[in-house]
Amino acid sequence: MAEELDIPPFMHIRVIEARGLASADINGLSDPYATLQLSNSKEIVRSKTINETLEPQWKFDHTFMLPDSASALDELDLLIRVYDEDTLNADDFLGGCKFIVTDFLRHQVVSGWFELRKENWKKVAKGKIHILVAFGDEKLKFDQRTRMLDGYQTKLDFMLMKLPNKNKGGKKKISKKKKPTALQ
Ligand SMILES: [Ca+2]
Ligand SMILES: [Ca+2]
Repeated sequence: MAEELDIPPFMHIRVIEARGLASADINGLSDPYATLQLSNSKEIVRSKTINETLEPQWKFDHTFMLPDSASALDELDLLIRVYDEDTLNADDFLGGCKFIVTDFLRHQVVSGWFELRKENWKKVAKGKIHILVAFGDEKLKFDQRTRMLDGYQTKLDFMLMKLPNKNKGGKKKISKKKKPTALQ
């Protein structure tokens, strides 16, 4: 049940990189940047643009404050979108991912590659994005935690590659016993 869950105040996202992105410029490349948004907010944060590549390395970190009510958290999605920056025209959307935040929370730390999807989130777009998500009580611990967690990445990758495709309908209940304990 959702009441069993300890809700940490902060969710840290690192958008590490992407590969295999669509080319959206006449030179056969793109100028990719990534944006992050929580579904309960209009605020959008964005990475820097990496020019002329289909394999951007952003290493972009952002911390979100989470709602402190379990019901608000149940409804919360994280939206990641990747665009090609253009100067003369509107930027081209290359693909995005939509994640249910409570799925992340169940695992405490998430690291993996995820397929980008088209605007309705259903059809697969070109490319994958590599992200890391961790939770914490303080804003400043992300880098420490990231280093500490690098060794767990392979195991987590396997577990988490399935995340974007599940939860199409119906809400998941959070169960405390599903939390991994090794990362505490
Ligand atoms: Ca373009
Ligand atoms: Ca461009």
